[in-house]
Amino acid sequence: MSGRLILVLGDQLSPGLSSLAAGDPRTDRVLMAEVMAEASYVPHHKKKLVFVFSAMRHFAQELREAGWQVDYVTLDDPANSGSLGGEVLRALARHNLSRVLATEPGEWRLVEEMRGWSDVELLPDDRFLADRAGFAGWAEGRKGLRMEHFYRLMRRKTGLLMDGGEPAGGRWNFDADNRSRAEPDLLMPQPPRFAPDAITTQVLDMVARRFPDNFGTLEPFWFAVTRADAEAAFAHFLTHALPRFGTYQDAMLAGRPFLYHAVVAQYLNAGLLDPLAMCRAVEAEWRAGRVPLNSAEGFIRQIIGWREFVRGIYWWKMPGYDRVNALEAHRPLPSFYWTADTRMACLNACISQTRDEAYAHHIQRLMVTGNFALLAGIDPHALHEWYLAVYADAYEWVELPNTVGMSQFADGGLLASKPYAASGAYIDRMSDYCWGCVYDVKAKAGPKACPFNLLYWDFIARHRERLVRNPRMAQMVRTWERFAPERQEQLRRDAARFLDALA
Ligand code: FAD
Ligand code: DLZ
Ligand code: SF4
Repeated sequence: MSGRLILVLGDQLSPGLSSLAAGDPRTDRVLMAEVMAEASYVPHHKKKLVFVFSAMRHFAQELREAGWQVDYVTLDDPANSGSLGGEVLRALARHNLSRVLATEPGEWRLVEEMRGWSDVELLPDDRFLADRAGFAGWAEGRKGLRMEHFYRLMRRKTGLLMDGGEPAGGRWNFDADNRSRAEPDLLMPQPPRFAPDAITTQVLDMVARRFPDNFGTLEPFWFAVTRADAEAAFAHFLTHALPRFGTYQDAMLAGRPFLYHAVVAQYLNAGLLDPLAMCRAVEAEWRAGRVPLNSAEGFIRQIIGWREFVRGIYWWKMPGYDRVNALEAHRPLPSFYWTADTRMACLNACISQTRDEAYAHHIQRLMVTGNFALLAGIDPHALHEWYLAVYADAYEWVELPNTVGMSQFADGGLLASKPYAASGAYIDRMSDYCWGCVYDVKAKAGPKACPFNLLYWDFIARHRERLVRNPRMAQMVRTWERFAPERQEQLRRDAARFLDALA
């Protein structure tokens, strides 16, 4: 019997991948291909492109060392067809093969495309705790989906932070302890930086040449691109940042893009790290008394709770979830999302950092860039394409539900129980951005008023009929209704003036 072609994608860089586990290195052949279709379906950040291509090239080496025969097609190969389908056909012809084996891709558009290929066997991606059918079975027929319920199920399933049948420390969730503001600290840890090797240097050159106009600063490039370095980065986080991760999880500081975050989602989503192994290592730190429970629980909840939950929703609701727009928001994405050219210090900081590092932490994504778009009524699909392009960790299965569900409420409350809408007071409480801003976060009206304050009330007013039915938002609608008519008019006029000036 002739062998098969095993297609390994750029975010499937795991030696235990289901397609590799089902394959046979003696008869099957691996194909990995850098193709323009994947490199351009959104205008990816330059650092994201370097990370994906360099990590792919290093993984091909790892597979060869493990005994696999690997065909690796570079983007610069003159014969490159430009698409994964084209590269599969070329490889099948090259080796006189007919059958293709692959692990299901993480994005709907590729699953659809692959289903159209002849003689392809798609295996489930078992690098997650919850399989797609299992999640749908859990979700189907429930009145409201709450991450917290799903998370408890995952805690019981994995035994993570469980003492017998009870949650360690007597509580499932320590989020209430995780909302402290951070002070600038010269000793704040930094993620380790890895110098580009010869492979990464070649990729840097290629990306500079082929994608000169893409968003983002190319150098310095310091991400890990191998499993060993990704593991070293995570080990560094465990020792240096995890102890304070929980307490400062929601904090933001000018000039401190990473605070106590792990900065590992790009490695995890590409397959260089294993989610369960990471959570077990975090639990071990807590059991050894080296980190507090609020940090360990907070981290584990992000991985086995949120990460799995958003993936479940993605596959349950696709196709179609990428076009939801429950709040009927149609304003184009302001150009400053690509240039950082805005006088709002918070947005300027988060977008500049995104441009330089292809990274922003969760609260920056949710409560600054996401919150602004929600309040301003930006088209959620345009915003989705932005998030998908600009972060090194962005793949649709994780980015889309976070954007349209969590941050834009565009699914009408399927994922989140209330819109994450906040005025400038929230940003002021959790960051030091307002100190350096031309706007006054305390001002509620007039030319110096923080735009988040104007837009917040405009948002409440625009959507009051829907929001008054939400028990967590009704109070704000009633507050709005108690404002004097002249105040309401002025707020709405100021908000309209601000929005009309957005380019
Ligand atoms: P840490 O804060 O150190 O958290 C640890 C890990 O938990 C992360 O590495 C990540 O794997 C996981 N995690 C945390 N929050 C979430 C979440 N809400 N959903 C899924 N996993 C989570 N995350 C992505 O991995 N890819 C995306 O494309 C992405 N897009 C987002 C878009 C928006 C609008 C928002 C609000 C959030 C998005 N997130 C995304 C979630 C979160 O912002 C990132 O996972 C996190 O900032 C990555 O940085 P970190 O590794 O330092 O995470
Ligand atoms: C993100 C990405 C990029 C930029 N380039 C490639 C590529 O050239 N070849 C490839 O196999 N994968 C790439 N990827 C990752 C894919 O886009 C990813 O596998 C799908 O989006 C499914 O999650
Ligand atoms: Fe952002 Fe308003 Fe604070 Fe300026 S004043 S940094 S716009 S929240």
